[in-house]
Amino acid sequence: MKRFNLLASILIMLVSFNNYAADINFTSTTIKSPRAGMDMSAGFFTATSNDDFLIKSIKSDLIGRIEIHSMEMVKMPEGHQVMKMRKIKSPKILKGVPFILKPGANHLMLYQIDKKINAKKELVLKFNLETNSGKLITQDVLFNIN
Ligand SMILES: [Cu+2]
Repeated sequence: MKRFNLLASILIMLVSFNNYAADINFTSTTIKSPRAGMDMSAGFFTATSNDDFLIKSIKSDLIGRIEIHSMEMVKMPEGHQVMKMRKIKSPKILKGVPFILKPGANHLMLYQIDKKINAKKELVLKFNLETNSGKLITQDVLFNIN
């Protein structure tokens, strides 16, 4: 009986210590400052994680809307190439697979950027993520502006 109690209390401890720890690492976090007179720009980062995460949304007080875009070069019938961007509806960071947004490829698309950003060197973007089991996680990520 005593042994059972010990086992039960160990189990309870294990359960209570089993808080989900998101381990997502963001590197090369960069936002291009908008060109004069523009309120749109792009951003880039690389994310690696120990779990699968759906990116539900990315938000900032100084940016009206943030999307993740794919980019590909499409050959037109006349022969020249045109850049095509498309919103990725359910971007997913997969366990152990670097999620890479970089110039000339998939990227963050930033719309309705507040002019206050021009005076800043850094900006925090708030990532809202969801695990495969439906757990919601928020992570603040610091981006350089240049
Ligand atoms: Cu874009």
